[in-house]
This record gives sequence, C-alpha cells and structure tokens, in this order.
Amino acid sequence: MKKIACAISFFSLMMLLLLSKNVTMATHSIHELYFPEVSSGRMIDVFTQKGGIGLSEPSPPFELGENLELFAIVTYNEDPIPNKYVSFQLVDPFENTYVFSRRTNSTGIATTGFRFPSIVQEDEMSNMWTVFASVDIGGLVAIDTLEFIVWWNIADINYDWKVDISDIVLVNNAYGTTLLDNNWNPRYDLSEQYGLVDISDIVVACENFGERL
Ligand SMILES: [Ca+2]
Ligand SMILES: [Ca+2]
Repeated sequence: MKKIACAISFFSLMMLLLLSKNVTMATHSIHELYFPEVSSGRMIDVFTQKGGIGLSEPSPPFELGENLELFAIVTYNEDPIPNKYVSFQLVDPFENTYVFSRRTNSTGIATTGFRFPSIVQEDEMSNMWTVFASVDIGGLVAIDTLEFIVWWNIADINYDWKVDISDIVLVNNAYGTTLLDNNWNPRYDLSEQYGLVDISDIVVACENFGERL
C-alpha cells in the first residue's frame, strides 16, 4: 500500500516536474558549487561530508545515529597551510560541547568524526547543531561556523513527525536550486549531488514516504 501510494505520488511529481518551469537542469559545475568564492588572507572553512563550504554556510541535514565527518581547510592567501592544529567545537542542542583538535595535512585539511546520538527534541530549532572551527595563523585566530539540523528523518521537511506528500511537494518546489542561489535552503538537499536540489533529492523524499516516528 505504501509502495503504491509512493508510486502514485512519484508519478504526480513527475507530471508536476514536466509542467514546471524549473525543469531545466542546473548547469553549474561541481567546482563552481563547492568553491564559489575566492578569499585571501588567513582563512578557515569548516564543512561536512554533505556540504557547508563557504564562510558561515550551513550543511544539509543529518539523521539521528548518522555519522558526521567534519573537514576544515586552512589557507593563507589561498595557499593551504599544513601542520596547523585546528580546534573543532561541536555544540549540540542541549549546549553540550565536544572539542576535537586535529592537525592539517599536506593539503591544509584537518578532519574529525562524530556519531550523532538518538535523541530528538520537539522542533527543528531545538535540533540545531553548531560547529566552531578555529586556527591560529601567525598569532591571529581565524574562525568559521557551520550549522545543521539533526532530525529523526531528513525527509520530514515540515517537522510534523511524518513523511507525506506535503514534504515531497516542498522538495519539489525547491527543484533546481543550488547553493549559489539566494533562496538556497540546504534543508531540501537530501542526497548527492549535494549543493543542488534535483531528482535524487525527490527520490530520497519519496523513498521515505509513509514513514512516521
Ligand atoms: Ca512531514
Ligand atoms: Ca542534492
């Protein structure tokens, strides 16, 4: 029954997509999506395996129990700086802080990992996690921040504890947006290719159709 409902929803969405003005695929390259800005001077940029590249850019959402991979790239005048200690401070919705210190490799990238626990609060704002990454470069500290939601199911876009057609329509409405767009919202970016809402994201939403907590 669930599969039939999903198939019907999916067919409807395909029709919507065909009728939509947004049907043209985004033409941005991966490089453009992930490295949209060039900065100079001391810089640190923290991001996850799903995205968040760019200063203060948020990451797409995670689910309870999922693994987080954190990366920070440290540069000076765009050149990567190896052998620098980066401090990652991961702050959960209860304001518990987890601190990791990791050294940058030869390409200026420091990495660390974390597994999300299985605790969920009542609404999206109380499920916001924040990462602060900092590094001392020549006596001056460079910092970057990153935010993301950790939710019971990434496809429950409207936070009502179930994945239904409303959620799929929300993802569909964001179809074709990229992180270069002013109206970009990583909440709709459920699947690779990250940085772009496309058919893969709608498929993930549809695969979760009928799920409820
Ligand atoms: Ca929902
Ligand atoms: Ca995507």
